[in-house]
Amino acid sequence: MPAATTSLEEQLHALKTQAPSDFSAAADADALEAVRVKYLGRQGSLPELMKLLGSAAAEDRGRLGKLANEVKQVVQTSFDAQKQKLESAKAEAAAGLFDASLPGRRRKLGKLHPLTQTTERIVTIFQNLGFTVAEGPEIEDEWHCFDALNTPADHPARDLQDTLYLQDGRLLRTQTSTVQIRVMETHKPPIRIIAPGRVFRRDEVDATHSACFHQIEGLYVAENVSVADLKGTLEHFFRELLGPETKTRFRPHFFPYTEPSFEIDFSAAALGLKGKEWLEIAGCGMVDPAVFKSVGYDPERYTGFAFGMGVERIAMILHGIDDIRLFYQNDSRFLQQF
Ligand code: 2NM
Repeated sequence: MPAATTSLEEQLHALKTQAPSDFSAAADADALEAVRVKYLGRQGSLPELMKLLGSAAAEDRGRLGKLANEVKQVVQTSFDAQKQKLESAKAEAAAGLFDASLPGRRRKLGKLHPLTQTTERIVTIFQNLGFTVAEGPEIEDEWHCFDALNTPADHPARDLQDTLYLQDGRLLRTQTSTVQIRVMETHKPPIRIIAPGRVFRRDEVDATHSACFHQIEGLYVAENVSVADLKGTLEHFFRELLGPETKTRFRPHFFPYTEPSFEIDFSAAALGLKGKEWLEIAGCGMVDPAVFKSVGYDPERYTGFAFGMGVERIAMILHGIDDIRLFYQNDSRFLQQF
C-alpha cells in the first residue's frame, strides 16, 4: 500500500514541525497540557501514527520506524522545553523578577507624628528648665479630675454634657491636672513636673474640636514661688517655642484650681500670622490653696504655679493647619509634610 505509506511518512514529517510550534505557543500550563494530550496522549496523533507502523510495507518499516522515533524525540523535547520555560517564568514572577544589577530599593524612613514632634519640642524646653515628665491614667475618678482640683459638684465641667463617664462612675480625664494631683499626693515639694497626655471631652467634632485631644500641663511647687516666676518661666518658654521676638500677654481669667488665673496670648505677627494681633495659646495661674489642702500640702508654707496648653492648638499655630481632624486621619500626604 504505497499510498498509505507515503501518507504516514508525510504525517510524521508534518508532526515533526507542527508539534514544536504548537508547544512553544502554549502560554500557560493548561494550554501546554492540551497540546500534550493532542500529540502525546493515549489517543494523540503520535501514538496513533505509531500504531500504523505495523501495517506499513516491510521494506519501508525500518526507515519509517526510525523516523517515528526521531519525531517522538523532537515532540517530547519541545514539550519538555516549553514546560521548563513556563515553570521558570512563573518562579521568576513570584520572586519579583530579581535583577542583581539593579540598585537596592531604599526603605522609606518613618517619621514621628506631628503631634508627637510638637509634644517633644515642648517637653524638651521644660526639661532644660529642670522639669521632669509625669504620667497617669486616662481613666480617672472624680476625686483626681474634679474634687481635688477645687471643682465643685455643680460645676458645668462635671456635667454629663461635658465629660465622658463610665458605668461605674469613673470617667475619661478632661485634663492632665489629674497627674499633678497624683504626683502631689505621693511626693513632697519641691516639685517641677510636666504632664503630657491624652484628654477627653464630650465635644462635637469640628475643625477646631475633637472629643479626644492632647494636653501638656505643668506644675512648680516650692517655697516662695511667685507670679514673677510664673511669668518669667512661661515668657521664656514661648520665646523658645515661637522665636525670640515673641511677645506674651497675661489676661486675667478664672480657673477653679488657680488664683489668680490668666489666659496667655502671644503676638501672632512675629510668626507671620495675619489677621488677629494676639492669639490665645495657654492658661495658667497660682495653685489655689484649696488644691494644696486636698493633697495634704501646707498652703501657708508652699506656693506654686501651674499651666496648661493644647498640643493640637500649638501644632496648628506652628504649621498653619486649619483643621484639627487632619491629625487623626493618618493620610500620608498630610503626615509626610512634617
Ligand atoms: C491650666 C490652667 C491653669 C493646672 C492646675 C494644676 C494643679 F493640679 F496644680 F492644680 N495643674 N494644671 C492648670 C492651671 C491648668 O490649663 C489650661
